[in-house]
Amino acid sequence: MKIHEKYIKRCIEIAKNGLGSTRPNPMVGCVIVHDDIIIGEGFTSPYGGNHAEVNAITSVKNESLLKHSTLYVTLEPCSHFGKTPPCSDLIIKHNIPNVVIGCMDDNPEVAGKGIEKLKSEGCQVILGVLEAECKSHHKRFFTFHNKKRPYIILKWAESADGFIAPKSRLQQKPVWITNEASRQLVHKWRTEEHAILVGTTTVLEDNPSLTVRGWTGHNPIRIVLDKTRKLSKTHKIFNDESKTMVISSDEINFDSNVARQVCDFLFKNHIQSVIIEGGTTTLQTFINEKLWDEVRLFKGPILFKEGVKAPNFKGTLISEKTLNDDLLQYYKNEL
Ligand code: AOF
Ligand code: ZN
Repeated sequence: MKIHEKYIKRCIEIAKNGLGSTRPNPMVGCVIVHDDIIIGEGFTSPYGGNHAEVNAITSVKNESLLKHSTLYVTLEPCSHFGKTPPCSDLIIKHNIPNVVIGCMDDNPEVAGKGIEKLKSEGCQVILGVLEAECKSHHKRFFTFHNKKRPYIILKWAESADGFIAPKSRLQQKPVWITNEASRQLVHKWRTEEHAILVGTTTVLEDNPSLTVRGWTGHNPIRIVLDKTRKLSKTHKIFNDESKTMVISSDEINFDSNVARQVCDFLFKNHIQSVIIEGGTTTLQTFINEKLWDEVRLFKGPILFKEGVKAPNFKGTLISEKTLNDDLLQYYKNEL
């Protein structure tokens, strides 16, 4: 068993190369092993491209070894014709006798059919090696298919005394709570998620562009809640650097269950993950409706004494670290 875990771990490691580019596909990792030696590796190509298994199989130099090898993969090989042909067929075609899988694919198109196909062709299948790690690795994909909503990350920065903005927000130049290193990390995070969402007030008061700067990667789709219909095309969020979607009263009813309705809207638009960057009202709405998965909270050293209060939430602290003078805390919603 330990040997299987070692190679599934390697699958997860290489799968992370697909972070931010495979969406809405899951970022799968695959390793092919012959005689305890890795002879091929692959991860999911950017959306629409090859699946991990295809890349791993084609990376093997000596094809004749495949019929004596074991294929390791984080997610059940697919059985359907999507943008690409079924991976299970390819595994069968190459007579790979052993397949070790981290977790099942909950996409209704697959959902066990890939495993059945492999078994029916005489392939030895082991399912569930490092299952929890693989499910967690594919958290965006599983949340989308099982909870019918995107994976939700709430992010904000607060002063040491618990405010996200000083009282005199409008008169002052922007006041940075966090330092350069923390701000760069946020740009990296933006590349990792399918969409970024903010509320109306944030656009009206901060006029953010919500694009990725200081890091290489895709811009997320920008989503803005336009409750008051005060947004104009001159706001930076509408520049042509990335796609923007507006959720106004044409799409949802702002009187109640706003977060739930936003989730439904995002699900219908196939958005697999979203990072919500403010403001307090929007963040608090998602917290109150218990529609969030992770909080990433920066605490800067500055004191505001009064101002816009940071959101109030309960979560389980998973880890924390310091970035120069800032404290970064990761919380999970255990509900
Ligand atoms: C795999 N290996 O690397 C990935 C899989 O439209 P397609 O053809 O790209 O298929 C997308 C679906 O395939 C996706 O929803 C998920 O069920 C599965 N993703 N499967 O065997 C991979 N990325
Ligand atoms: Zn596939």
